[in-house]
Amino acid sequence: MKTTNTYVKLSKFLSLILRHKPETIGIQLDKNGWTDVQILLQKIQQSGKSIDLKTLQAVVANNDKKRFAFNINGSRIRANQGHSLKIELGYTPQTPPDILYHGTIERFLESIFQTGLDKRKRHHVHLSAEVATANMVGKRRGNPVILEINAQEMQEEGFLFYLSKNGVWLTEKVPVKYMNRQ
Ligand code: HQG
Repeated sequence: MKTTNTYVKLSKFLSLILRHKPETIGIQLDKNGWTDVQILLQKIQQSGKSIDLKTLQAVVANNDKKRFAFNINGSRIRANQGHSLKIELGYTPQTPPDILYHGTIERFLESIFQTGLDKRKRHHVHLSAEVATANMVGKRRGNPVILEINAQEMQEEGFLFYLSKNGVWLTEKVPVKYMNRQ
């Protein structure tokens, strides 16, 4: 029986492999971010970590943010969002809630209110429908500050929004005029 801590460690390792650096263990992702489950398991084992299919399934099922997904027959796996690698997730644009939230910290605000929210190293700016989620995202870095994003107005003015399979709202950029500090 693996402990929760082991699952969290494996989840972090999977994020590294499936979002950022598959070459660390010598695997490749296809253009949509998928990779073969058997090869993944084999390569992770070869890298010296203990993992089997059941453990991988438990990491995917119990992951706090549902970061990973299997395809329909379970032969392939990918991360639902958060990539720095250039891949095509294939999400279709959707109508967001009127207001979305972004959690950040005080130190970034001056720059954010100069240039808007940028996607930085990731594919998209990450936004959430719930203040509580934005709060947790901000907390990773320090005292959280919540920005309210006028998503309805952005959409009316032509910005596209995508909803990842695990409920994160994604968009290219948030210009300053659509943001308010809460
Ligand atoms: C900030 C985690 C200065 C932005 C979380 C953020 C989330 C700027 C940081 C997910 C800026 C980027 C994403 C600007 C943006 N000037 N700072 N112009 N524009 N920033 O980690 O949203 O565990 O790439 O405020 O829970 O913090 O990986 O984005 O602080 O859902 O699944 O630059 O990552 O999920 O940081 O977090 P990130 P994020 P996972």
